[in-house]
Amino acid sequence: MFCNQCEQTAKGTGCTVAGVCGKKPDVAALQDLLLHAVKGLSLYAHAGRQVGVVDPEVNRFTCKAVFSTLTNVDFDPARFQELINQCVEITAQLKEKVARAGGNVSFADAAANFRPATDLAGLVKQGEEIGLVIDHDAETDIQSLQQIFVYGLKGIAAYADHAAILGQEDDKVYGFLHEGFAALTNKELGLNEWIGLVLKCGEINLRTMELLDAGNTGKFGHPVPTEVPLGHKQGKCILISGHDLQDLHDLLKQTEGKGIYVYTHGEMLPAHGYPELKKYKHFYGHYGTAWQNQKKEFAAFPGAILMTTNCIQDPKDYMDNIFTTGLVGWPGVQHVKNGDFGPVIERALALPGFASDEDKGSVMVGFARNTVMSVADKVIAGVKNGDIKHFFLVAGCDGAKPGRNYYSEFVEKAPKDSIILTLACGKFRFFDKKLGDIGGIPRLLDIGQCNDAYSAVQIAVALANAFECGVNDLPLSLVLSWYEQKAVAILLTLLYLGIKNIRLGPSLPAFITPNVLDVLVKNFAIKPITTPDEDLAAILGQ
Ligand code: FSO
Ligand code: SF4
Repeated sequence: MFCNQCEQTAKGTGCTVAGVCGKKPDVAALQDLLLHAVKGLSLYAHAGRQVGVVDPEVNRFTCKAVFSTLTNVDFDPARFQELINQCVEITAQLKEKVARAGGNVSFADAAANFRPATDLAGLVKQGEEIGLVIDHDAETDIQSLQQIFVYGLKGIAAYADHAAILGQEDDKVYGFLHEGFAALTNKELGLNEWIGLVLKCGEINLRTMELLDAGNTGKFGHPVPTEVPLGHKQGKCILISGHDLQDLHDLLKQTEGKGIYVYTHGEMLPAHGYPELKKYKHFYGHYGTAWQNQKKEFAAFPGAILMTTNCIQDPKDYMDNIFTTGLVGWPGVQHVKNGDFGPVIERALALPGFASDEDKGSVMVGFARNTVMSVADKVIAGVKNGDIKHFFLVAGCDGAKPGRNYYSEFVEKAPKDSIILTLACGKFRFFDKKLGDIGGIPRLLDIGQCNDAYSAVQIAVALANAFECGVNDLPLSLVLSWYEQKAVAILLTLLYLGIKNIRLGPSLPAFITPNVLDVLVKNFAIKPITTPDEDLAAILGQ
């Protein structure tokens, strides 16, 4: 196997024996094969669009298949076998439709003519032969750009799937996914064309995140500042993790009146701020921290656990208590259909629950764009009178590496006249720190999940408009941590928006060659994090 798509990749270069994430070589091969099949499907879907053939099933399937290959989503070989076979079936149907409409259906690329092996072992062998879904004959810098591109497409597919679940779709997004995967078969594209496609990925991701924002706020309302208890109540309990608010909503409805408290874990924390979710009395509090601590935290949870999206880890110590839904999978873990949470509830009722109440303090959530913009006058006045000197967006993913202490230290050391905006699971390094306020504005503002990066962009744009300057001229610095491919897509969006001087850590992606890094540094002044002291001094000009 060879996989280098996430930040924790082995030796900083690539996982070759098994994934540091727990991915086995057979699943790695099946994921490669699925993307190969998606490339084939995309060739026909892209050709179909030229002659007016747009197929909703193909669109939705593409997102689901690609999202399944993201880090920490699906570890179950059987599910990939199903997806690969489904992909080939859908491709054959689409090919016929496109041919009937007079579109091009003669492609020389192997992906367009892919025939899957009939058994799992055969599929694994095919996947091993194919490897990464890039052009292995291209020069290394082009391969590097293709990898950035594919990982960006994976992020888009994930956000598009989330948005579609909430009823928000735009064919521009699906069209780009198909155009993008089809482009990987084009050997004529040079460095500049690939750089263009990579930036286009950022543009399309922005639109995708806008759709997701509309989906979440349209269905569940705009988040409002909300205090979330970190302790628990005596009684039966369910812990829900991942990012899917629709699943949480369905779970809350189905557990109502059953004497079960629902707790959030990881990226679900910001859900407490949504009016249509917080109205449920049994939606009590937050339990635990970020995804990489789940083995310890889940093992100690006295109720049932539901994983709605990434990041899942090996659940061997609590196999009977954990359930997956949607695209998440782990061999041997009971998988329930979205919205069909009966088995989860049954398990929660059979487990002891918390024996007594415990107060562990609280945190505040709900500072998404609407809330922040509603106090824009105060914020602007604070900046003008010098009470607020700087804004830091300390955002992104968490992970197991010790280097991630940088982010907690950075927040602790940030001067008292600065405001920290945060989003995604990286916040668990500092989410419970009491940083005080500046003239009634909390110094630590939780914008939401990584899925809410659109909100952060909107806040930055609104501030720039208020001060009649560009985002790069604001007293705002972005200090980001990345882990998986949604973060790659967000980073590409920030580059597409022309945002400069981003500090990125804890380490730079393994799939970026020195030449490509050079382009990023020259055009966007992107820099690796150093130490909190050094970076703070450089940012604040001390
Ligand atoms: Fe974290 Fe995992 Fe939200 Fe990622 S839970 S690491 S970028 O999947 O999605 O921030
Ligand atoms: Fe390795 Fe990350 Fe790939 Fe898992 S997702 S195999 S840890 S590079």
